[in-house]
Amino acid sequence: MSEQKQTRAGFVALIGEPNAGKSTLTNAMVGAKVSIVTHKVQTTRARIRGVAMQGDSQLVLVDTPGLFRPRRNLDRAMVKAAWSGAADADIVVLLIEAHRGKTDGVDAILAALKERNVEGQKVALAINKIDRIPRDRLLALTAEMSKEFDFAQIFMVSAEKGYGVDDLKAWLAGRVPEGPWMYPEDQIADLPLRMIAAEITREKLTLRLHQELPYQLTVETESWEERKDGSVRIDQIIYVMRDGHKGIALGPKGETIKAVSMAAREELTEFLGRKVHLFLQIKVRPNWLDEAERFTEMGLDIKDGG
Ligand SMILES: Nc1nc2c(ncn2[C@@H]2O[C@H](COP(=O)(O)OP(=O)(O)OP(=O)(O)O)[C@@H](O)[C@H]2O)c(=O)[nH]1
Ligand SMILES: [Mg+2]
Repeated sequence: MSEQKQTRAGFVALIGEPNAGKSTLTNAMVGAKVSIVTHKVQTTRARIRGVAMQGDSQLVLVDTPGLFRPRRNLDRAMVKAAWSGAADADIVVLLIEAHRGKTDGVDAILAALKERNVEGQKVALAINKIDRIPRDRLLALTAEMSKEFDFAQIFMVSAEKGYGVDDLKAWLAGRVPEGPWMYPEDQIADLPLRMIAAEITREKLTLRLHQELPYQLTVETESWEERKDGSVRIDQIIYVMRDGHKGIALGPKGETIKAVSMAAREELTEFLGRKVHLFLQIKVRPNWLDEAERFTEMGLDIKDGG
């Protein structure tokens, strides 16, 4: 009889304040970009599942929206999605930023973690962006954090530079429950392609637009047409809230939208491994933030918004 390998598989939720580096860490562990990253807060809007393999273990990484005090409907749905991602997980990894330390936002998350205490669930701490502070400050922060909460383990990582990521991955791989894999070995994400495509365009827009505008727009893939020559035609709509925003998104002589379209098409081509024709259209929709349909498209539930 041949020896049967014991596989493991489990959900690992990455939670933390906006901008902590959750999506960067998700991508680093998966080894490919499955979740968009920008220097702005509140980039991730829905739960994004990335799949990482480590030996005989499959880690289903749940990248969540940042946890913060919500104001708008979308905010509430995002925060709710993040906490429910944590509730369903076998292991929760709290990410904090080394250079910002134990902020008020981190305190609020710790308080919430203490209150919920899910049976049998491990909570680990990952201090991220260690490339930004000297070692002595890092040790002081580690001590401070371990006094606050009984973490199963504390990791010091730089998701961007890749420091400590393998250690974290190995630790997680040894602790997810025994059981069959949930996804085929070569699958890296569990997200419809049309949503990944919309997210890529939203990332490029966010990187090029200033201040509040990125928070006031959303991108939807309107149609996806496979062509006989093997290429794909993707039509997307960028919803903005005001006429003035439309002009800003277009940019002078349409320069902004052109640059966004080129950058998004390039990344999509690489991601899909074939030729992509991308068509972007901007529409004004003053109330998109309150429309259930828009939330569903983002993988959120408007009822989450309460
Ligand atoms: N210096 C440094 N920057 C990092 C590191 N990890 C992430 N960043 C940067 O931090 C910013 C935020 O990263 P994201 O991965 O988008 O953060 P997030 O937690 O997913 O943010 P939200 O989705 O908005 O909640 C980006 O500019 C990253 O490049 C790190 O280890 N070191
Ligand atoms: Mg994110």
